[in-house]
This record gives sequence, structure tokens and C-alpha cells, in this order.
Amino acid sequence: MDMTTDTKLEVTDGFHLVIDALKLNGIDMIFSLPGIPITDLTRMAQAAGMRVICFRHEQNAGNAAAIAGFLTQKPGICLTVSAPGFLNGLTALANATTNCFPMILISGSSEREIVDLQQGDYEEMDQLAIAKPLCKAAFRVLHAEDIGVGIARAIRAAVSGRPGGVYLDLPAKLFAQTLDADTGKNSLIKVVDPAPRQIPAPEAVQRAVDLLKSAKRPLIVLGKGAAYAQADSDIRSLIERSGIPYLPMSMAKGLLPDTHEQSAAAARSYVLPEADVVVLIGARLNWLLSHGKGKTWGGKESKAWGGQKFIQIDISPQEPDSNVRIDAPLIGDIGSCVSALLAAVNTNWPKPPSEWLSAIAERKNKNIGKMGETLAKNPTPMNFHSALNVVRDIIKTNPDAILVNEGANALDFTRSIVDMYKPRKRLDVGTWGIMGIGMGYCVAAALVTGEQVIAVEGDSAFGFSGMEVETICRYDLPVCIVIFNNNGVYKGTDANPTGKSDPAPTAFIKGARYDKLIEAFGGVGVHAATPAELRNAMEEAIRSRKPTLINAVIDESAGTESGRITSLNPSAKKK
Ligand code: ADP
Ligand code: TPW
Repeated sequence: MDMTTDTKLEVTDGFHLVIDALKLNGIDMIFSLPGIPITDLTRMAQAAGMRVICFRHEQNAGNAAAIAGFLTQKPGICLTVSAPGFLNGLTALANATTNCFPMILISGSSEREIVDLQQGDYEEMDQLAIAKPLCKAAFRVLHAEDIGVGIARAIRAAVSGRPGGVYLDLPAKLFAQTLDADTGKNSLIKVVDPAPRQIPAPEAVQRAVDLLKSAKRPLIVLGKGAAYAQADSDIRSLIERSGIPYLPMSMAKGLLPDTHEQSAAAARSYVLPEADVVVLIGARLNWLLSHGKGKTWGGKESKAWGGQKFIQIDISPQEPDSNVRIDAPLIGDIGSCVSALLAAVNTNWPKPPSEWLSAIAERKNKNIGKMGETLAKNPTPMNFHSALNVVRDIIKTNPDAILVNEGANALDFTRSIVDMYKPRKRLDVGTWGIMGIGMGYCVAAALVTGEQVIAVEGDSAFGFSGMEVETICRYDLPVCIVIFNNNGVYKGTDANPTGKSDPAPTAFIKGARYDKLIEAFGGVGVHAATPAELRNAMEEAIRSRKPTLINAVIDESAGTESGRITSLNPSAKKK
């Protein structure tokens, strides 16, 4: 029976209105974990033809929703139970907001009268108040006739302007409230133009064009906002027609193929301090870009500004000047801003001086040559480089595959070694460098794109969401998880200085067999101690599209504390 169109009853209720409102807005997938008061909502949503993907922990469902939002520009929906389920989902909501991914966390909640008097209800918590500071907007719906407005407001808040996380509180009592079917239907809203284009002002475009024209050593930095915006061909045209070298941030890799001759990624430490005009496209000058100042940018000391001028393309009018002066803010959606620039960058655009381009090419070729030598080595046990040499080849022959990546060394080395060839194919720890996104991102990426997913996971990173291998097997998803197993957080070599039996804080069980874990759920587990074994296993996983977990044994002394951000660890004054 189609529960959404039961005309005989001529009444509808809160459950059905929530489902109808989501479907009306083209939302056909929910990431969830059932329980009171939302179990029936998950059942009815499935009965109404939605895909209801259920996880083993809400944080992973939330991460799945967030990355579905990034990949599709539609808000990903995470549905949880009250208090503890809500709190488990909240980390993902906050992370989505930090990363500018659109998602909606919908949580059931307990009885308002009891919560507000703090009388101790089942899973009592003032969820709306707790969510508010951690997301872009938070709403509660108390009456069934307001469900349409509630969902419409949540969708607009998530995807318009700078995208982000939205919380929607649905008290248990709402679901059973009834309305006559016609009134219910008329109360729903199909959101018109949820993420309206925002056209940049002509004078702002002119200011940016004039500054760019004056540049002797221009550089474009592409951030994940540029990947999100899906303005791929205009961004590529802007770069190719202007001839300006570019640097992709981690999740912007592949917007143009990493092998593109204008990519300055392999000369990053040369171009950042040397550039005179930098165009930021959907990238914030946060810690990942050293706040736009200090030695990285040619400043004399850690807080000193370099000499560059910045053009910043961003949808948020508050983003410019957050760290250093932005000389030409270009506020609008990336598609509109880039096409406005493109109109100016026509055939008589002056190409950047050849001294600049050849100086970059020289550094780049030297570094690529050095990397080639390192990758060609074949040490026993494997190190990050020899294992990633395999992953690099696999992605090259499977450029449509989506690469999910988390860890410290496992993250940094993968980012720099594995070339990406297409937009939105690399999904990682993002702005926070958060561990635990791995399996949630894998599930959503496989479901919303239908493509093969490859996850490169540090052994510690994997542990945060590892139980979702059951989910991957349950939905039979084409996910190949490669665990870089070096026996610990960062390295596996630390010892307890007291000599007592407790392991060191960063040490795990040595020689753990993560491959056995997936076998418990009917997936394929492989133990790979050599690059050849790793290659065979990955090729077979892609050929079969079966859920696969490869335990890749990595030298436990390889890598560094925190990967490339060792210097962010505070050091004790008292030794
Ligand atoms: P990265 O980590 O890759 O450097 P950030 O997450 O720091 O990227 O920056 C992304 C930026 O992109 C944010 O400032 C956000 O406001 C902006 N942004 C996201 N979507 C759009 C869009 N469609 N148009 C313009 N700017 C956008
Ligand atoms: C939610 C701190 C950063 S990286 C990392 C931790 C615990 C794991 C590094 O070990 P791994 O990788 O994955 O084995 P590798 O290649 O270096 O051996 N909790 C959260 N987020 C973060 N970032 C941490 C802790 C951390």
C-alpha cells in the first residue's frame, strides 16, 4: 500500500507530512538510525519509496548526509532519536557547518512540557538550544500544519548563501497529529530557487579584473567551495585562458586534472611567498593556508603579512579581511563570479610573464622527479610511498572512482602522491582535520554517485567509524577500504616510559588483522604485505565491486607525529 496517498482515510498525519514535504523537494534519501520516536518514520519513508540508509552510529549517518550534500548540492538528511542519538549526530552537523556542506539533522525529541520543566522525561534534552550555536540555523515544529514551512525553511537555510548544517527539532507528539488530507497537502511548500544565484556587482568585477591585469606573478587558489559550486568548465576556462598557475586545496584536487601543466601543487612552497596577486576561489585563508601570512607567504616572521594582494571570490560577504586585507572582494556565487571574470579574460588577456611560469616549472619538475625516485623504491615492510604508488596507479586507471581519505600520515602522503583527474572525487577530513568521516563518506559517496569508492584510512582513523563495514556489506556497496596499518596513532613504535604493562598512548595491538573484521559480515578481507599483493587486491575489488577491506602492512616506524602538522603540537617547557 502506498501510505502517502491513502485517500480513503482523508486524513494525514505528522509522519506522512514530513515524508511528503521531503519528497516534494526532491529529497529521496535519508541517513538514519531508528528508535523512539522515529522508527515508524523510517519505515513509512521506505514504504513511500525513499531510500532509508541505516547506520550503526549516528555520527556516521550524519557524516554521510553531509557529504551527500557536498556532492549533490541538495541538503543531506540525517534522522536520529532524541538526546543521545541527537548528540551523536551533532558532531557531524557541526563539522558540516564548518566545512560549508548543506545538511539537515532531524531529531525526534521528547515532550516539551516535561523538557521545559526539567521533569525527567525519557531522553530529555533541550536539543534546540544545544544545536543552535553549532549550526547555521535551528528550527522546531510543534504543529502538523507547520511541517511544510519547517522543512522549507530548513532547506533554504542549508543551501542558500554559504551552505551549512541546519537542525530541525520534531517532538514525538508531532508525528501522530492529524490534519485532513487536503489541508495537509496545501500546507506543504516546494521551495522555489533554494540556492539563488548571487551576481557580483559590476564594479567589484572591474576592481578584480584591474588588479589581476596588473599582476606579474599571479596565482589562483581553488578551494572546496569551488568544487561544491559545480562550475567546473568555467573554472577550467578561466585558468586555461588566463594562463595563470593554480593551486588546488585538498578537496579541490581534480577540478582540473592534477597532471595539468598549470598546476603549481608541486611548487607550493615557492608560489605562495612569490605570488604578487592571488585569486582565492572558494577557499578561506584559515589555518590550512597559514592564515594568509607568515613565512609561508613570505612574511618576515610568523604573524607578518607577505606582499601579495588578494582577490577573494566567496558567497559570504563576511569572509574577506578575516585574516589579512582583501584588496578585491568578489562576493557572489562562484559560477556567476567566474563567468563574470571570464568575460574579461578574452583573447587579448596578457599571459603571465614567462619568467614566472618557467621558475614554477623548474621547481615543479625537480620535485616531481624527486618524488618519482622515492615512489620507485620497494622497501620491506611497505612504507607510505610504496603503498601509495599502487593507489596512485589504481586511481589513474579508474579516474571516476571516489577517494575517501583520513588519518595523519595516511592523509598527507595520499594528498600529495595520488593525482586526481576529475572534480569532487577526493573527500577527506576537511577544515577540522576530523577523524571519523571515513565510512559515512564511503556509504554516501557510493550511493549518490554509483561509482566505485576507495578509502585510504590510517589504522587509527578507521577505528572511529569501523563498525560501518557492516553497513557497507548490508547495502552491498562497491567500497574498497585500504587500511594503512602501522600499529598506532601516527606511528606504532611508542613505548610506555615506566616499563609497566599499559601500552603507550599512541600504540595499538601489533599486527592487527583488520581484514578479518569485514569477513564477519560476508565482505572480502585481504592481508597485503607487499605492493603486488595490494595491487592485486585493489584490482580485484574494483573488478568485482564487492565490499572489500585490505589490511596493508606499513612499517610501524614510518611517518611523523601528526603527519605534516607536527609543529602544531605544543611542546612542554619542563622536560
Ligand atoms: P578549503 O578548505 O578547500 O580551502 P574552505 O572550506 O576553507 O575551502 O572554503 C570554502 C569557501 O567557499 C567558503 O568560504 C564558502 O563560503 C565558499 N563557498 C561555498 N560554496 C560557494 C558558492 N557556491 N559560491 C561561492 N562561494 C562558495
Ligand atoms: C575526532 C587527532 C589526528 S590524526 C589521528 C588522530 C587520532 C590518527 C592518526 O593515526 P592514523 O594515521 O589514522 O593511524 P597515520 O597514517 O598517521 O598512522 N579525534 C578526532 N579528530 C582528530 N583529528 C584527532 C582525534 C588525530
